[in-house]
Amino acid sequence: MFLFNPIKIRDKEHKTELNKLNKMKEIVPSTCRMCHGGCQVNVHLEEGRVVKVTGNPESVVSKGYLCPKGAASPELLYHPDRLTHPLRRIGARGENKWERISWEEAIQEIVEKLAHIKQTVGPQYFALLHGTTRPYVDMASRFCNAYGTPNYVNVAHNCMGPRTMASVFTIGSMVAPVPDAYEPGGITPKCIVLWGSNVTEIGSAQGMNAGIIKRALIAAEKVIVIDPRRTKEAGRSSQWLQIMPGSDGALALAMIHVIIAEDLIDHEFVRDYTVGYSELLAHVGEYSPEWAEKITGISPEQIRLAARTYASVRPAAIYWGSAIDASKCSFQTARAIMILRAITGNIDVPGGDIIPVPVTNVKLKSQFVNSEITGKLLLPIQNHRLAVDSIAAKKQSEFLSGKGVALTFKFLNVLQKKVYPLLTKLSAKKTPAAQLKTLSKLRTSKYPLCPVTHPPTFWKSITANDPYRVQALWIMGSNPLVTMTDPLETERALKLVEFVVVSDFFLTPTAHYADIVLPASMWLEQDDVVNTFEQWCVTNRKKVAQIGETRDDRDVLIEIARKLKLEKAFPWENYRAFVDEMLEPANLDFDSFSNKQIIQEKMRYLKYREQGFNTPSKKVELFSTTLLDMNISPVPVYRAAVSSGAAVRSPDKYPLLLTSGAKSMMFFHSEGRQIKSLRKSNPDPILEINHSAAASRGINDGDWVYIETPACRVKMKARITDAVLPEVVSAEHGWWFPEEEAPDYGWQKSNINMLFTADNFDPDVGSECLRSVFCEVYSAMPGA
Ligand SMILES: Nc1nc2c(c(=O)[nH]1)N[C@H]1C(S)=C(S)[C@@H](COP(=O)(O)OP(=O)(O)OC[C@H]3O[C@@H](n4cnc5c(=O)[nH]c(N)nc54)[C@H](O)[C@@H]3O)O[C@H]1N2
Ligand SMILES: Nc1nc2c(c(=O)[nH]1)N[C@H]1C(S)=C(S)[C@@H](COP(=O)(O)OP(=O)(O)OC[C@H]3O[C@@H](n4cnc5c(=O)[nH]c(N)nc54)[C@H](O)[C@@H]3O)O[C@H]1N2
Ligand code: SF4
Ligand SMILES: [Mo]
Repeated sequence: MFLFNPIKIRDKEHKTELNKLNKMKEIVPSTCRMCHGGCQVNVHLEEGRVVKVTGNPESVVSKGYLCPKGAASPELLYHPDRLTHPLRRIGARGENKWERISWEEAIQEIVEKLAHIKQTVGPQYFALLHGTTRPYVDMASRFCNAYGTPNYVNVAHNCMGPRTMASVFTIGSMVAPVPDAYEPGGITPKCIVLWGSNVTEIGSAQGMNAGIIKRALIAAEKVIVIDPRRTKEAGRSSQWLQIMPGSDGALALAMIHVIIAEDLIDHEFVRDYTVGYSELLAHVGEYSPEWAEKITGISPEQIRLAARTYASVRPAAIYWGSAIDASKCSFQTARAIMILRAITGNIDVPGGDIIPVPVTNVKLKSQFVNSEITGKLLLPIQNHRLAVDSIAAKKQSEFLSGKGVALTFKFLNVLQKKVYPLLTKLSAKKTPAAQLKTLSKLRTSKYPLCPVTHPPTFWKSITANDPYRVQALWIMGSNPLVTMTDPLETERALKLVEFVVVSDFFLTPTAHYADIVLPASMWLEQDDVVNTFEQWCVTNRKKVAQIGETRDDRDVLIEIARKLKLEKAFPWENYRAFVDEMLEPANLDFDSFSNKQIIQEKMRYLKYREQGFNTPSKKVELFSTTLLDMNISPVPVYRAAVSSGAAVRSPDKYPLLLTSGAKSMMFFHSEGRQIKSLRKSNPDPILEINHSAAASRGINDGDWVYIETPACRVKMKARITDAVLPEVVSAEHGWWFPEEEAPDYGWQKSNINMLFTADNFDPDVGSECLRSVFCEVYSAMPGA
């Protein structure tokens, strides 16, 4: 008799079920974009739904690394609060009354407005603003340039801009050097200085991956950390310099002083590949470690030790962070650090501070290596004069309001047709530094090295109507009410602009001031060829989902540009067509590129030996005559980071020095507060305060406290620690509360930028003192 075997049958059924399920399961290799790290990841799909994202262990870029933000990508994708269709404001501005409109209507309205502005008052009356670098930024700047507005506003003055400018004016490279951590030459740095960056605790910075940097740090013989907080890396470093916030410039100068005084320079490199050594030598004589001690709080012995270690343990690399960028002397500090790299012979050597070689067989979309793509050459040079932060614009508006209108137009016409094209042609041949010099002369901006329209000046131009008030503003991926200084001024400005468009994933506090809100797609909804900051490789990003009617910002830019008759600058029908063009030189279509996942360029070291540096002298410029011509100190100087605005230090009232914005692993600036898994790990805004400072103020760990400057006060939760000095406090930035009632979402109560008035800038590059304002802290607990 045949015996029925239920187990076997169940096995079979199970297997068929599994097979079915497996068929519905899919793993798609892609590149994460929850921050600008560009980690290669695997996207796991079940029945077409993204269920998880994991690190790709095969990736040479990220070697399997994945941070909590990357893992939370599906939560962002499917978040119930995401914007899924365009909205038009129907109530008063900021009243939170909206109607759903179609993309056609939204685009039609924007096109009509922009066409009208260009025709009636001129393209400069439209501005586009974005925050940090995002996938659309090249397309956005191209859009501005093609449309003709010089008012392209973003945060570069506070973030990367000063470091990039220092790289341009010292070694002639728009791509600032990075530590040789990916080992293309087989070695990593023997000494690493982690200077104002906490990359390993946040996931990625400067486009480099925390996991990769961590490996390099472990492999290094010496690690020096320069940070006012005892970060994890500071705790396990060879030497931790607990610097007073905002004083890095003094430390860098003193380190140059020691290296020169103790004859630790790389003689051959200095002799053959630099100019201005004798001027530098004469200049740094006064910047002794004893001088720096009073400013930095670091003892002369510690400064000497750090300088000796850095100069003698080679190859050495400096991983610098955004702490360098946001002070009263950001550019000069970054210049001094560039000079440290040069005089020790660490530039572009294996295991040192390298300049990666950009991928050559792909048309990279980067302003750093391909200005054609950003459309820089599309903006007529004279339009730079029309920027709201240009002194020339002010003069022009005064002149135009007088009698000179007809004459001016005649004159401009000649310039436009004859003189400027010639200038453009000539300037294209020059080094980046010389180009910037021409540009800054044309623009005659207050901050000659600010690479974009200076945001605080931009907001002021609106509220003061000086030199003029833009009529339309498109905010694409920024939450300036939370991420920029002086948010109340920003709010006043947002109320005054006639027409505001905001593209975002969510209705943020800023988006509430929009007339039209556009729903942006996130990385899981996009096809892309991704190139991170270093450009040495491109990786694939693959669309795996579509939520509602969200659209790729770049598709929207292209469609609007083409409707504005800018097809010459935007020949592509959509972004995918552009991506195909990027891949043309590699003879690949997008699908085969996606299978390949990565295209890498081979690293070449010591490139300067064949081609020199791309500076006017073809050498590293320790002394820069270009800077001198621009009325900027040709050798690096230190400028005290006095606290901002009215907050001139009054030791009794404001005895604590506040540094703000050390990034959190869980959030990307003001993003992620609505993502449960991330918020759970970092539920409240944190202020780090030393035990003794807390005790003398009656503050306990976990208490809500007020942080006050003469500008305002905000509330945060105290974390009592010995990681900061008693006279220093460190606050997170980017806080708002999406769970609270719209349209405010409590954006003012814990927003650290409320404490900064925007009136204290680095005169060279226009950055702000986000790392140094005097404040007081006191309990906000009931009964306190
Ligand atoms: N006090 C203080 N302030 C700081 C800093 C500090 O250290 N201290 N750090 C500064 C620095 S370094 C920077 S870079 C700036 C960052 O400033 P922002 O770039 O303004 O900051 P985010 O909060 O990242 O971005 C704002 C919005 O962009 C949306 N978004 C994200 N990706 C996309 C996209 O692809 N498309 C569209 N359309 N929208 C998108 C997000 O949902 C978010 O609402 O903040 C600065 N602010
Ligand atoms: N998770 C996460 N990752 C991010 C971001 C994010 O918001 N979240 N933002 C991205 C962006 S746009 C940027 S610019 C980078 C920024 O990332 P990083 O370049 O690493 O810079 P920060 O996090 O701003 O600050 C790093 C360290 O500087 C220290 N610091 C504060 N003040 C000073 C000072 O005056 N001098 C010195 N030497 N150190 C100081 C802080 O204590 C902190 O440990 O990160 C990027 N990656
Ligand atoms: S570090 Fe950035 S790119 Fe990498 S997984 Fe985290 S969020 Fe994604
Ligand atoms: Mo940044």
